[in-house]
Amino acid sequence: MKNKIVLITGATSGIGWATALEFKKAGAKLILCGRRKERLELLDNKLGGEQKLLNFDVRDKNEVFKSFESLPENWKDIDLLINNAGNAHGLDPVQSASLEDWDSMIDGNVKGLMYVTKAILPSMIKRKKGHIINLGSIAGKEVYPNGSVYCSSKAAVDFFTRGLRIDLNPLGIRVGAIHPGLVETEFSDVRFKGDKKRASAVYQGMEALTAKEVASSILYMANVPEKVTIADMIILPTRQANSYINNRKNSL
Ligand code: NDP
Ligand code: 8X3
Repeated sequence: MKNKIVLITGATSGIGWATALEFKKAGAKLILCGRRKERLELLDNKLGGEQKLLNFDVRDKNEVFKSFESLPENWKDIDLLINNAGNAHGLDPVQSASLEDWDSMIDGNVKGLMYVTKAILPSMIKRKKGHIINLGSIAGKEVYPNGSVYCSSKAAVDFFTRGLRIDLNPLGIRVGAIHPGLVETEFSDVRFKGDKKRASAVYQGMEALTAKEVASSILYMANVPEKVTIADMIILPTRQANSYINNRKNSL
């Protein structure tokens, strides 16, 4: 990873934040993205050295393209894009779920990831070189009750990843996805709109993955020789069998 330019979306928290720490340790030059500017600055200070910070909402097509155009020329040749930004909003049956929640998930997790990909691709295409790793989820492999739209958004990430790998195959650009199970981050705080009690119950007795464990798996995917592509990686806590079968400690 030494001196490779790595762009991470959703670097202000959780998996993205931990991925920034892992890749910095590995010698990468980082472009860090997120909406919360103060968090980006905090991370930048923690990392030390030089990073580029891009403060935009992935749902805003114009902002996405303008942000990449604003990078200095010597930061534009991105070697690795980590499409991590995303969240769940709500956990409700279709009949009572909020349309605003649906829009946030489809616009951010699906269309946002597509916009970012489209914005960085020209430089990879020109160089016939590059690597894209998308954050899917076990939720995109199997649907669970009340998660229809979040699960759909992650299934879309899975299929977009596969399509992208086909389209970019003649150009030698690597494309893969990682699909974690439960990872204890701010994810459930966001899903339950700040209800901390409900958020922490999600991980109770699960020995959930840490963001660092996911980050080191992403680093592993990135570090394999260029002739190798890890196309799809599912990583679960051992207590989780799939997106809805969980063996919680102390549960009978
Ligand atoms: P966090 O809530 O901790 O982090 C989400 C990150 O995404 C934040 O940095 C947030 O930044 C960014 N983000 C969200 N929406 C937008 C947006 N519209 N524009 C720009 N940035 C955005 O959750 P995780 O770290 O857990 O989630 C990271 C990814 O991993 C997501 O794609 C999630 O779906 C996926 N995932 C998570 C799992 C889990 O159990 N936690 C399991 C499987 C997959 P900011 O708010 O500053 O913009
Ligand atoms: C996040 C995992 O099971 O909370 O993608 O939806 S889950």
